Amino acid sequence: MITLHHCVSARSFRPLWLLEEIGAPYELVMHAFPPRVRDEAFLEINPLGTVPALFDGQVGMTESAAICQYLAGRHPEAGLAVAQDDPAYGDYLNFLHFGEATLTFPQTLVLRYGRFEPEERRLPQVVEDYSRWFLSRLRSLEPRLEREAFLCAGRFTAADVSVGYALLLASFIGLDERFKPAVAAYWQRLQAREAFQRAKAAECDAALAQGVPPQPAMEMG
Ligand SMILES: N[C@@H](CCC(=O)N[C@@H](CS)C(=O)NCC(=O)O)C(=O)O
Repeated sequence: MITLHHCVSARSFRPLWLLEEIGAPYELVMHAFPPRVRDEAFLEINPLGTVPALFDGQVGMTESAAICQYLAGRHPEAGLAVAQDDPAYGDYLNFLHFGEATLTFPQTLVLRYGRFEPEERRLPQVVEDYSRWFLSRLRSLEPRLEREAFLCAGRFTAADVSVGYALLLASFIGLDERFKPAVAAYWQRLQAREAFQRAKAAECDAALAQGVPPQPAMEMG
């Protein structure tokens, strides 16, 4: 059985959502955020102190986009991967990694210097600059989403989960109000998926059952 270590609405939401899309059984272990500080025993499991940490037999992984690629590739029957000989393979890998490397990175600076640091260390200029950076990077999605419902291969794939998480994070920091229409409509389509809604319910139920606050850290100040 797969074990996923998760904090509510953190990047570990990517593998959680993907597991729900696949329909694979998993055990969800919840941690208060940041686990590095709130749960020292977690450092024995993942010395980085970050989530996700996913274990599948002897396999241990800590990168959310790589985990999506791994799970989608290991469950071809779910139709969430794109094969190497498919013309859309390059687009698939590009968007899968774009979701984390290009879209999520600037948002972590917005969160850190806008919400997580103590008041005296907050940096409004960083918040504004990296908010704009994030929004300008969404431009590469717009022309495609004006023509297509999903990012590549003419169907929903793990790449949509990766980018979709970046849009979820943007909604927590209020950047969704600045989405262009095609991205806003795409974000609505992703949230309407039953597996997305099951993943949201699963993290809330598991948090309550395991005594972890069910609110996302970015909403707790
Ligand atoms: N590139 C990694 C980043 C993992 C990461 O930084 N996770 C955050 C949660 S969104 C975390 O655990 N932060 C806690 C900390 O840095 O102590 C991924 O995509 O999984």
